Amino acid sequence: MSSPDLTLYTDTAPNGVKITMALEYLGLPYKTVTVSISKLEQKEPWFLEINPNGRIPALVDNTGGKQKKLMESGAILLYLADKYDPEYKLSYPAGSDEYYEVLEWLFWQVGGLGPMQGQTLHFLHYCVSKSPEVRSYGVARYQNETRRLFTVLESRLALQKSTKSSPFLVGDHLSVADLACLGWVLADNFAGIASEDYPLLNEWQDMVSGLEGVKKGLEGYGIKKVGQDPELTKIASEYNSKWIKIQFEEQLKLGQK
Ligand SMILES: N[C@@H](CCC(=O)N[C@@H](CS)C(=O)NCC(=O)O)C(=O)O
Repeated sequence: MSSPDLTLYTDTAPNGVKITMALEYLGLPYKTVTVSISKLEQKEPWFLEINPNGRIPALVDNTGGKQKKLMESGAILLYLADKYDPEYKLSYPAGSDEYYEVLEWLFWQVGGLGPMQGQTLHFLHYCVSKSPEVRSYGVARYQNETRRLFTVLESRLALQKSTKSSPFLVGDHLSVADLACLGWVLADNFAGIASEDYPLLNEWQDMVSGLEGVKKGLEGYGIKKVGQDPELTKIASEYNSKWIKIQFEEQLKLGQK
């Protein structure tokens, strides 16, 4: 088999680190191209050629001279597992119970936890509206839903512990399901959620973050520290608010066309 020729298009963000963690854990060589979200590079034509959805991450695999472009973090994780994880370091054999459980938690994360927590961050830190009612309604709606989803994760870890003596979301070892959730769970404090309210999840985030490969994949992803420090939270809020406001206004214009 020819050696992997992978290029990851990403920025420092919860959906991007999923892929660096997976690549590092699998020990795969890869190149990184930074797509600066704050400069709105994810909306530039060259990047839309790679990911028509205009969001990070995206992966291009040129292995063996045949090109495959991928968007959506969940699809990228499954692709890496299918193509580059013959020893099931981050996955389980197709058709096994655990294989389908990984799919369940992966879809749960990309369809639920990510979008809901993303909206929590939006209303908490980046709300463009000047109306306090708009902001507090948004925070209440999305933060409560994110807390509910954290409770679902906490219960899953309790079940795994009692039935399988496993500290992982699926089966007896780390999987792409854990990696999909980790970047978001590390942003708990930044979303105004206390880690201590979810003791198993709290232990899980420390344990998974410390695993070799995962640790390397998380380098530069400082969201935990940011969420724990009010001054850093303020800086991150102000920084992101700028590009989010520009994007919001551009979307309004497009909507009016
Ligand atoms: N469902 C997508 C979501 C990707 C996503 O929202 N990425 C964020 C960074 S975490 C992004 O690119 N934001 C820039 C924007 O909203 O324009 C996935 O899982 O890949």
